Amino acid sequence: MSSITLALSKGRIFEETLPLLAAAGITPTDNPETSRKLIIGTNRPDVRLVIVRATDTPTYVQYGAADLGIAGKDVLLEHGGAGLYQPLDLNIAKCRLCVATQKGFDYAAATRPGGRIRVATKYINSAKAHFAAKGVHVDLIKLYGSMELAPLVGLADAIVDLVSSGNTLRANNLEEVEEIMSISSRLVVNQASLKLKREIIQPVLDAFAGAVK
Ligand code: PRT
Ligand code: MG
Repeated sequence: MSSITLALSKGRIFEETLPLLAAAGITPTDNPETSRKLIIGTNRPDVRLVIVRATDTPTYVQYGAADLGIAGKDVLLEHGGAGLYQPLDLNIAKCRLCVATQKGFDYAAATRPGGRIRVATKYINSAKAHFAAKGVHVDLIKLYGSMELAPLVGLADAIVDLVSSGNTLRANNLEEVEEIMSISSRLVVNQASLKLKREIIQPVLDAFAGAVK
């Protein structure tokens, strides 16, 4: 019997995917927040979940180690989307990709056409494209987390990071100076899996589409 594997990350994506899974008649048999298992079964013998780091989801699906996955637009833009079919915006894990600086930094002056700015981010591709479109020279510094620290200790003038409530920026005396794009998570499907396992995958796609708010 054919079966499918869905790649999910712990935390907000897992939580917000549960109602979509329920709409497709899928209930996980373990909670990844409390279990240490990386492969989680479901009530359906033909559907299993694999728990991966959010940034790794597109890679598992690209190589067919998972047939489907759920990943943020931020992550997909950095990955590039090779080998992935992206049929559905799930409208979950919503936030925005922004530029933020310390309060009082003259962002307008730094980003006049021909200007130059030093930016710390884990979103190198998105940041590069954003500043290129503005005609601003950008020196990018790659970080893997806690971007908010960089302007406070003089590592960068600005950061490009995700913002949802704005509490993290406020707590660190930073302010949002420009929105780059709004972000939500998408369903991604391995292109070969969609052809070979259509009879299992298509009803899941249809159920997810019907349940999207
Ligand atoms: O946390 P980890 O390092 O393991 O990986 P991750 O941060 O890539 O994964 P996770 O699970 O935190 O995020 C998964 C996806 O959720 C991201 O790829 C986004 O598409 C989406 N998402 C939605 C967010 C946020 N909202 C969000 N607020 N991802 C991260 N944040 C972070 C942000 O980077 C910042 O540090 O939350 C902080 C800001 O939140 P506020 O509420 O203080 O503004
Ligand atoms: Mg995180």
